[in-house]
Amino acid sequence: MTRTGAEKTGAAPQGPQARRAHVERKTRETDIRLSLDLDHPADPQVSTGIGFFDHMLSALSTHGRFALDLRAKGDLHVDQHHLVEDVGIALGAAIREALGKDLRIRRFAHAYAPLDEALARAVVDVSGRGYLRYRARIRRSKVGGFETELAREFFLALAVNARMNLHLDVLRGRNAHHQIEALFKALALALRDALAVDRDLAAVPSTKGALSESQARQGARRRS
Ligand SMILES: [Mn+2]
Repeated sequence: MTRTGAEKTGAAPQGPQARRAHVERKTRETDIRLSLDLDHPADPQVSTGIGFFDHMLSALSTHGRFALDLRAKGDLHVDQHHLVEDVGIALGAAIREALGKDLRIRRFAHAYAPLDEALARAVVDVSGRGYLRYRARIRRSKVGGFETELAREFFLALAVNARMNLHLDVLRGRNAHHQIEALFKALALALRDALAVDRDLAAVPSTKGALSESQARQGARRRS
């Protein structure tokens, strides 16, 4: 992934518990502004220039119960690849930023979502390691102008940048719109659980005691 231009990620001014992030990301290919709030659901505000992709991101926000305000412009005259991938990068980075340092979250979750004949499953581990396993046999190359093979690129960028493990499967279905929408909804439901705060946890739910590289390095500093 070669990128040029400026990338800025940073938490908005916030209290210790606010799980929000704002990402602005501009390259020669895309220009993205994204605000995320994991704890205060709101009507999604999504505009990417690709109608079906807006529909999917809105479903992710609505069923994931997180507020998403996203304005993305891209070189759609080339094709949709840069824009879809870069939105995945920005959203993944925002999730990781919003989680902050207190990683007492449920971490593991899975969910199924049906949509008519289609059924999808998402299994998530917010582990600190980005990984995607994706299996979806989608017969149509486009849905409402959206290039269906780019769904995988979006999920990969999301998983890598949020540093989470995603296993996504479309288990059945015939209609491509239904299949992809079921997958986004399953992911939304799983994320809602996995990202939920569990303050009853005395420590981060990891046998290593760390769910991020920065925690592991803090541990090293404490030791020395
Ligand atoms: Mn739909």
